[in-house]
Amino acid sequence: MSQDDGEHIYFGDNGVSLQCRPGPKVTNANSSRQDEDLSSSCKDKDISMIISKFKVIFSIVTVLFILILAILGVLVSSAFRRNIHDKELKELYIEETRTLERILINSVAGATSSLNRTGSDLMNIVEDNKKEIEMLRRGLHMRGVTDCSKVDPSNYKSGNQNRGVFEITVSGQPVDAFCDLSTDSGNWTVIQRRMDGSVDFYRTHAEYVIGFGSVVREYWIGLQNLYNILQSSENFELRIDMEDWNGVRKFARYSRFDIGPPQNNYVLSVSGYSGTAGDSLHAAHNGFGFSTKDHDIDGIPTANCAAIYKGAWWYARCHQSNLNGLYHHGGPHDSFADGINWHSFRGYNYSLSFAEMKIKPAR
Ligand SMILES: [Ca+2]
Repeated sequence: MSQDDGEHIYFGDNGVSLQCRPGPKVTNANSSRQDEDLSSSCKDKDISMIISKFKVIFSIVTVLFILILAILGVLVSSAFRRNIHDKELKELYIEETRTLERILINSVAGATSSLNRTGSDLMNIVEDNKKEIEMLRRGLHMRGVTDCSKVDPSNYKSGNQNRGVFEITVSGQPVDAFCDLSTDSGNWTVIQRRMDGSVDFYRTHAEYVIGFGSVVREYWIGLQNLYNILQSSENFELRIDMEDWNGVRKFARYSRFDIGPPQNNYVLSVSGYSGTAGDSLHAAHNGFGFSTKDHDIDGIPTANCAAIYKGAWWYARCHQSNLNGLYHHGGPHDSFADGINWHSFRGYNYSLSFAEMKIKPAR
């Protein structure tokens, strides 16, 4: 839109104005021509100014456009470079992570191997030291302990050189022991014998610890003496000879026999059965402590096996053998399992006429 008020020409609403001041008014023909020329000249001048203004505006717009393009270019370029940079960083990160992972795995594997090796070495040292200590302990103990495998057969005190009483030394004290030097290669130290019912075996814990009876007839060597003798060698064997009232003899032999220390209730450790009487000891009683009527560790809270079956044994929720039970003369008995029973030989209602437990160092 444009408007001419005689002095100003307005272009649109943007306030841009151009001015062409006319000269004095003349009324003749020349002056009319002059007016026309002047008017024409003024108009040309205005148009020239307008064009000039347009050029300026166009230049400014062009510059602004170029600047915007340049800024956009920089931004796009930057974003593109950043994208490349990010991808490179990502690949680098992945590669470094893998490298670190390999290093970590190798380090952990190396450390674990070292630890295992160190632990194994330490365990070997501990085991070696334990063996050395055990040998020293047994060596010290040996000076005070002998058993029937070390006696001179000619030095018997009673009986004869095959079966008789010999003096051995237990913990520095002389002890009369009965030695069986003929059965099954000999060397046996007898630790218990039943043969005629002359000795009461239904006794207290204290009596079973110190021992009782007559070494040439019925007797119990004592848990403490037994434990001390067993300390003198790494392994002992156990043999039990039995006989019924018809003269039938059978035996049970165990290639490993040991009992725990007093504070562990002389717990039974027995294995390696062979023989003719069957195993009525290892399978049922291994791992149990020694119970008496006044020392109930039989594994049953509600019953006292020693009191029920009138004996003292490594009762294990009661028994399959009861060699310290009542001596029922004649064999068969109506009472249940309270006699000198070896279940795999004559069951729970037959009391044997003879039983003898004996030990010797294992070969
Ligand atoms: Ca009990």
